[in-house]
Amino acid sequence: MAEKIRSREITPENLYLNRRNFIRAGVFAGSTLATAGVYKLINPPPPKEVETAPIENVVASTESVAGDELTSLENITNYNNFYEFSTRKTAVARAAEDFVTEPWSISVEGAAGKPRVFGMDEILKFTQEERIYRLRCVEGWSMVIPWVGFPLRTLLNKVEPLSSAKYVAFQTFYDGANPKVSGVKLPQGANSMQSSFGAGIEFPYVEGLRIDEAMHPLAIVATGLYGKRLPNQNGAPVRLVVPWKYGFKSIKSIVRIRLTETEPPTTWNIAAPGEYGFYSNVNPEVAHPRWSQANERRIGEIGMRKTLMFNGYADEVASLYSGMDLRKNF
Ligand SMILES: Nc1nc2c(c(=O)[nH]1)N[C@H]1C(S)=C(S)[C@@H](COP(=O)(O)O)O[C@H]1N2
Ligand SMILES: [Mo]
Repeated sequence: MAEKIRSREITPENLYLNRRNFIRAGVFAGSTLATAGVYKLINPPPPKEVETAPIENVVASTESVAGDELTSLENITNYNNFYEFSTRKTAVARAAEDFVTEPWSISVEGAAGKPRVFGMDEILKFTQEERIYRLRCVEGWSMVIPWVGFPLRTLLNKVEPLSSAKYVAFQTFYDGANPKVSGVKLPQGANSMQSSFGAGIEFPYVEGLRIDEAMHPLAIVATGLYGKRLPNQNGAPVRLVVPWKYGFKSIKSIVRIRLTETEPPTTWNIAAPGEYGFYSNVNPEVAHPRWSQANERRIGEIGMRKTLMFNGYADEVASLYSGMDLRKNF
């Protein structure tokens, strides 16, 4: 479970994320180059530690990820993509510190017989399961995360989707103003949210799935990780996790879910349509226009691993795409 050994935030980032390299750097510094710069390098401020409430009655995981060790809590909570707060992965934890996520509710609406708003208390009453999944970021790194959550379809079925519902659209919290510029006190307390301009993507962050993808049992709504409520930096208090797709599909801090008849817009596709498609299934054979997707760096490990088709979930999900050209529908 959680790592006992503490690594430290050092530059460059990949050293911080790799204890063995860290030790090597330390030995090197001690023996030959104990300069002030190297001293700083090996004695930086510690990473942020998180303490969130435990989640009661979690149904034990029946799944594991064969041959894969869990990524440490420290790495999962200090190496994040959450552009609303920072575009620097090791800075997100601190930038999101003041993000107040209580009270919180999700509106589930659109093409549904019984659209309505769900409070967090209700969301936490769904049977919570542990799900150990690989997370593969489109940037070429990966982790193994023990999520706590429940199938997305459990929530969707509550509102009774109409047969006209062909897609599901998701939206992250958004307050419409950057308080650093406007001085506006944000309703959700996201005082450190940066502007769209600073992030380089449009806010609110939006994502989408086809209805059959959304109803797939592997697609979950996560409320926690390592047995406790989600830390802010990981998308508190509720996020999506779709393990066979690149990490950016797993949208954080959701406030709205909408059943739609047409394919909804998605943030990274809006930003760079030639680079990020609607589907974004993990596929080692389809390169990103600027880099290969054949391999990945598992955070905390030395060296690279081969990226697996559908991130290793092909047996479960490949049939969703039978007959589809995965190069065209990237
Ligand atoms: N709202 C929102 N959701 C988001 C992102 C983001 O910037 N904003 N980043 C995505 C990306 S690129 C990845 S890889 C994962 C990272 O999740 P983690 O920080 O919990 O590992 O969150 C995804 N969800
Ligand atoms: Mo990502």
